[in-house]
Amino acid sequence: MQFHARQFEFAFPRPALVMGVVNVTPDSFSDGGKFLDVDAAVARALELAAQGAEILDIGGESTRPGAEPVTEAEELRRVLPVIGRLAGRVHIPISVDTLKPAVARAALAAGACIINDVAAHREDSLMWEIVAEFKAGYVCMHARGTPRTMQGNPVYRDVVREVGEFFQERLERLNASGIAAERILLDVGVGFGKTAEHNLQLLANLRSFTTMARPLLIGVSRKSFIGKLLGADLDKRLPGSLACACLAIEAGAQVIRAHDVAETVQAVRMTEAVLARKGK
Ligand code: 9MG
Repeated sequence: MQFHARQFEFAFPRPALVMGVVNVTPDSFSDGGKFLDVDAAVARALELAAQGAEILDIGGESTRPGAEPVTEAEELRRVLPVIGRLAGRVHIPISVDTLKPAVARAALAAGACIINDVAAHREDSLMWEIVAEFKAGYVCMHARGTPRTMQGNPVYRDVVREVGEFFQERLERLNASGIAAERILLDVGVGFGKTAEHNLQLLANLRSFTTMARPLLIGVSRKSFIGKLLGADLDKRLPGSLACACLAIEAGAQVIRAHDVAETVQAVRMTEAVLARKGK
């Protein structure tokens, strides 16, 4: 299985990719405010790359539950200088986490290679046309609602089946929009319009999505369902995050989105080393 994002190509099976999170927002989910300064965000991104991140995910609009949207101009002001500075310095793909086609276009023009679309349920195809035009990688994430509304009262008859149907339908539409299958990563969207129970069911049944023949990306890092389940504050969720990441690797995930890159790389490599000896 291949994943292509502009000049970058990854062939699986290979060690899972850890995608390091760089939030350039004053109100972000778990490291809010720390990296709003361009120098600090660039330094953080370089630090994550040195720790073993193989993708950097830059975000200028918070997607934490309840977050208010920001204007296009403000989002561009936050992310473009960071992408511009990083593009000349790192040799790993830069992903941009955005809902806005105009931000995606400007980010790709500045050197980003992947669009992390947490609104892949969109009806408007403009985002996909831009991704196709740049031959960028695309994260197709399942969500219900918007960050502001998504945790209202999410109801599914069968969350695993419904997310699977969403992937099937989106893969067809993405293909029709000119995005080749090898440019797509699938993501069940832990915490995006889902209760803690839904998140657990998706993680427990992650292997069922490997039939889609696309790499699976999982983001569990520091998420609130871990806090809810274990009574852990934001800064105490690393063990829970690593447990979920290792289980996701065992279930066949290829990309782990994480804030704590060094720790995640170590946990993932250890899991892979054990799995490689299964049945020996
Ligand atoms: C931006 N963002 C926050 N959580 C995420 C997740 O789980 N997946 C992806 N693709 N992006 C996320």
